[in-house]
Parts: sequence; structure tokens; C-alpha cells
Amino acid sequence: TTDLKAAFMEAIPQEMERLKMLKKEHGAAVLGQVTVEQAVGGMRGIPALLWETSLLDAEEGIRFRGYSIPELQERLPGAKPGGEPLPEGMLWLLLTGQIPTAEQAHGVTGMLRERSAVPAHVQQVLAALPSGTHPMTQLCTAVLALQSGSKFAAAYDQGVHKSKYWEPVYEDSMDLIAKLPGIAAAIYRNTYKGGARIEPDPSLDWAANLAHQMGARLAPRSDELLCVKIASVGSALSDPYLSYAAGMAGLAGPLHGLANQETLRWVHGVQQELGESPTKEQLRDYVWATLKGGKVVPGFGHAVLRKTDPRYTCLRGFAQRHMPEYPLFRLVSILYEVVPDILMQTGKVKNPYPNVDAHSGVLLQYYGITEERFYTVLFGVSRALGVLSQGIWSRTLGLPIERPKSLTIDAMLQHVASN
Ligand code: FCX
Repeated sequence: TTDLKAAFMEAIPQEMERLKMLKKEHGAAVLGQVTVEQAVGGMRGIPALLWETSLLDAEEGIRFRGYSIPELQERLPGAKPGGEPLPEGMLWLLLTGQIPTAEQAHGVTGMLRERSAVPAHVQQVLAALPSGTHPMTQLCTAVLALQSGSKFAAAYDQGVHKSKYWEPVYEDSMDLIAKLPGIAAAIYRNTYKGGARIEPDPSLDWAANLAHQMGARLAPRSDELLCVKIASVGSALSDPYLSYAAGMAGLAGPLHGLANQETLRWVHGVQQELGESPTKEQLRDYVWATLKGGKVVPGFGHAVLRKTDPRYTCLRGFAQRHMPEYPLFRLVSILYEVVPDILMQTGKVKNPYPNVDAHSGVLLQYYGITEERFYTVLFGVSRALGVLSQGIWSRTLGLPIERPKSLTIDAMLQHVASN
């Protein structure tokens, strides 16, 4: 079948059986212990959540349904033959666990196109926001404005049986994914191009239409760039709109989702102070000055990874293929040689290597998307494929409300004393 919903429905019985077996045969098994350091350290590394669409290993990097990023670049159908993977193919894989054929990926393109119109009231809400509103705030606002159309919220009000939750959650998720390019483009046009809208082009796929509606198709490869970028929360029965908006708000911190803008600002600071091609010595001094100023070097480090982020390597490969002489790319390459040693010398940075944010802005700048405060919206659009796919599975499998336990310091001290 080229129908994603039918393929998903085919995958449900086996996945439900696997979960039932896991709970029945291993429900009492211990996954690990939790230390005080983890509890006060951001719950780092505590195995406490079922998440099927991706798995992040500190050494191995990220795998989506078992495939590494290079494997996906090889196996997933391209926007163009031999080109970067179509995000629609990624969505098919994340939801069904199967690598799609080109026909199946194009079937998703058509299905999303039918759902892609952004309601007028959402455009009006965006236009009413004060100029200067951060693009990520605009994205959350637009998604919440869409929530009035949630099919899950309506079905729940009408008393839908819990075994049927998955269907309106699926519909909401596809409706939302389909509308994100139009919403992101409206935010970009309102914020940076005076609001003049560009209508979607029905001949284009999901990511190409994002570039088209942004007016960012300055170079033939900018669609492919968005493909490569895009292809990387609802237990309380919040519908997909509320859940996704909550996740995006949580993402929008400078240490995480906004790190891509922070990195570009920092690199522009290097260029302003040291010119286009600083020496390694000058860069070392600049990095130490950043650290002595009590600031982090954006684009380096990671809460889980303990090696160079495979997303960085993927974007670096794209740059080497398409913009090897671009000064900003060459500067980022030299930083890759200089920064890790310094971070290692601090003795406290657990992962001194670059993450995706050290490279994402370079490519966007090259293709003329120079407004770094918009970058996190592109991350938000890409993350929708994974988080909404998992959200559909969580409701399908009937996973209960998530509630990790919190303790006071006294309660921790009592717990330690009694063990
Ligand atoms: N520059 C300077 N100091 C850094 C650092 C960096 N790039 N990365 C970590 N450190 C510091 C931490 O600030 C902490 O210092 P402290 O003890 O004085 O508070 C110490 O090293 C130990 O932190 P560590 O355990 O290595 O890292 P955390 O898990 O606490 O934090 C992030 C991980 C990603 C938040 C951290 O590496 C950082 O701030 N990086 C810069 C921002 C960035 O690039 N974020 C993107 C993350 C990632 F790409 C993603 O969002 O997917």
C-alpha cells in the first residue's frame, strides 16, 4: 500500500503484542538504579521512558528505527534521484518502522498536500503579534491557534473509546505536520520579508514547499538542505497540538533549541573581532575569553553524546560537497580543530565535541536564510515528524500518564539514611 494510515494499522497488532509480552514477562525487571546526582542533575541517563522512533547512544550516536543517519541517506527515497532523503520517507519509517519505497514516500507527499491549507484565523493570529516576537513564540502561538480544530479533543468530548484514541490522534498529527511548512513560512515572511505571502506550489514536496513559501529557493539545493535538516509530549491525553506546542516551548532554550542561533551569533562575533580567516592562536584566545566570561561555547557538547554528533558530520559532508570554499564553513572547520582541546582542558566538559548546532547555521546562511532567530523554527518543524509519530504510538499502545517521582532534599537524605 502507498497509504500511510493503512501501513500504520498493519503495524499495530505486532507492536501491541511485543509490549504485552514485555510487560508480562519482564514487568518486574530492574532497568537500573537512580542516584542522587542523576535526580538533581536533570535526570541524566535515567532509563525511564518507552520511545520507539529513535534511540540515542552516547558513543554510537542517534539511530532512527535502528538506522544511522548515513544509512538513512543511502536507503530512504531522495527528493531527487541520489539526492537527500525526503522527510515524507522519514515519516513513513518513524511511524511504521519500515523503509518506504519512493511510491510510498510520494504517497505521503500527496496526503500531506491535501491537509496543508493553513486556516485564515491562524494567519490573523500571527499577523496580530507584535513585530520582534521571537519566531519560536510565533510557532507555539500558531500551533495553539490550530488546536481549536483538534479531532482528538472533539472525539474525547464525545466519549470515544480508549481503544480508538489512536485514530483522531493520527489525524491531528498528520494535519499538524502538513500545516507546519505553511506556518513556518508565514512566520518567516511576516518577520523578515514584510509579510508578503507566497502561495504553496502544488508540484513541490513538503520540504521544497517550505523553502518555496519562504522565498528561500535562492539556490537549487536549498530544498535539499531543508530535507537534510528536517529528516533529525501527550500522556495526559493532551491532543497533538497542545502536546507539540508544549514540547516546542520547552525546546526553545539557548542551551538546546536556540543553540543554533546562539552558535551563529558567537561565530559572527569571532568574524567581527578576528576577520574572515583568523589563526588558530587567535581562535584559541577567543574561546578562552568566552569561557572566562562565564559563557558556554555554543555548538559544542551534548547532554548524552560523548563523541562528535552524527548530525554535525552529516551537515559537514553536505557542506564539503556543495560549499567547500565558503568562508564561514572554513571557519567552523578550524573551530572543530581548536575548540575540543580547550574544552577538554577545562576538565569539566563531558563531551568537548561539536553538536548539530555547530554546523546548521552555516548551511542556512549560505543559502540566504540569514535570520538566525528563525533557525529554531526549522528544528521545531523537523522534530514534529518524530515526536508526533511517537505520540501516535503512545496513544495506540494505551501508555498511561507519565509521572516520574520528585523528592525533597530531606526525603532524599531519609532515603539515603534508610538504605
Ligand atoms: N562550553 C563551555 N562549557 C561547557 C560546554 C560548552 N560547550 N558544554 C558543557 N560545558 C560545561 C557545563 O556548563 C558544565 O559546567 P558547570 O559545571 O560549570 O555548570 C560542565 O561543562 C559539565 O557539563 P556537561 O555535563 O558536560 O554538559 P551538560 O550535559 O550539563 O550540558 C549542553 C549539555 C549541551 C547543555 C552543554 O554542552 C552546552 O551548554 N553546550 C552549548 C550549547 C549547545 O550547543 N547546545 C546544543 C545541544 C545539542 F546539540 C542539542 O540540543 O541537541
